[in-house]
Amino acid sequence: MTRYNHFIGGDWVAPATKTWFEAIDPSNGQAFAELPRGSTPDVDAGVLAARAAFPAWAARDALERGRILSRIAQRITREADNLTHIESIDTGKPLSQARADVLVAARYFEFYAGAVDKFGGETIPVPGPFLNYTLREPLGVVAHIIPWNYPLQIGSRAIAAPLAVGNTVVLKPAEEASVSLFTLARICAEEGVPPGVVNVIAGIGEEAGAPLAAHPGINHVTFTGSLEVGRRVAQAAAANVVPVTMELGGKSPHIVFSSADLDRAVPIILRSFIQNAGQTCSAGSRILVDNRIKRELVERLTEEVGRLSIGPGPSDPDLGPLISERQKERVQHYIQLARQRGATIREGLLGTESQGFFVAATLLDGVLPDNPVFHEEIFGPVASITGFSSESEAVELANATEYGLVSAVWTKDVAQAHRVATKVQTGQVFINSYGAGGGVEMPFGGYRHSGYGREKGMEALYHYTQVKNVAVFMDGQED
Ligand code: TXE
Repeated sequence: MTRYNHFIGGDWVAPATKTWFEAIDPSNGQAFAELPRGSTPDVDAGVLAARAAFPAWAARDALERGRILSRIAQRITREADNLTHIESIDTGKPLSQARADVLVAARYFEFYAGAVDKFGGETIPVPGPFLNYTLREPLGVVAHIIPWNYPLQIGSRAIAAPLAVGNTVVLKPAEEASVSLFTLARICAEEGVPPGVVNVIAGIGEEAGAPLAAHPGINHVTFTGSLEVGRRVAQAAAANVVPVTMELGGKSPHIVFSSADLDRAVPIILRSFIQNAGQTCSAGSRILVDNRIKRELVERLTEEVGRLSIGPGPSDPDLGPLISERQKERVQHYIQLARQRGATIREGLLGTESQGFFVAATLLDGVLPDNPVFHEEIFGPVASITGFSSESEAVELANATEYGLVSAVWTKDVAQAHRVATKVQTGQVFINSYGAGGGVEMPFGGYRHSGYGREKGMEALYHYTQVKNVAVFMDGQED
């Protein structure tokens, strides 16, 4: 069994507590690696290393930083088989989905490598004899606390975007899935990232995440995880007046109007709530459908759900296990709750998968807005179905939760598509689709309790820099 250490200042460093905890394979509940149990002294060392590395990294040419990121992208692609295997075992996700994650991870490095030497300030006209312009400066040490659902993807954007514009990074992966981040740290170092520019400190949330969020030596924190912990992270950062980007999940609706092309919609809707066993912040977990076509949509989805294969990630099924026993119990609790409140349950097959943390794909039909499953993030392969009878009712239902991350509008009526897109309160809206490529180029983040700030795309570079205005008084006389 491989034993990992933290990656601090370019070295593999044993945890100060000299204790490690087990990485669990969710398809069988067995330990397969040991992870360092980080605590305050490790976090202090990580932040110190990142602070020391910051001035030299920030001073490098953007072009040079971009070239290093570009080499990392190529290396991730070359090591794709290895990374795919690690990610599939550690998270339980089907092999082909793990491979897609690896390619998206490489794409983040590629995108920011190409973006950074085109990113800069602006000249702003002002009255009088002034030249007025802005500079975009890095923040310093950027902390990231990331979840277990897409470790490599989220870890890659957590490194690529801040590094591109001259910051250094301290990353705390989730205790449930950390292993691929150690490989990523090694790749970064081997492709030319100087010691201290990227630091990875593993551990339990309370023990390693909390001291990182509260550390006076960080200049920004990006948190992706639950609403409850997000609130605590924001409070800790506020004490040091440190800006925060929050990505806190969702309850994203598909709004399916009667003119929708169901041949296109059905497989895409299905994938949106079973991908990664539904453990996706942007999962399309609420299906709102015109009552006139509800029956047809439910029948077609039920048929698809019944055809799904389920099994350990490396066997590349449609559906892998959930990440942990705790998440499995949580999802089962919500299905039970929906049943008690009168929803009709349509389950897919579970097969003989009894060892790991498996839950069959499940449709909850006839869910009313007063049902908790309509509002709360379930984080499993589960979608609720609610009928509507007018466009205004559809919009009202779409906006009736505290979340606002993603939505999809399914219609052949162009005016309706744009009208509804302006009315739904979500950070991304897809028309007759759900996702567009890997999503690397598009700003991503939420309204309301889905968080604030934006990751991905050029937008992230604005978040990882601060703007300085320079006004030059041009007092010289013309000859
Ligand atoms: O998240 P946590 P959990 C949602 C989803 C899921 C629920 C619970 O609904 O069912 O949250 O998941 C670190 N200070 N999402 O409990 O605890 C922790 O170590 C600082 C949606 O796993 O929020 C991990 O690295 N950090 C989400 C990270 O926070 C702390 C993805 C996320 O863990 C901490 C994951 C503390 N006090 C869950 N406590 C999404 N937006 O995609 C924990 N952590």
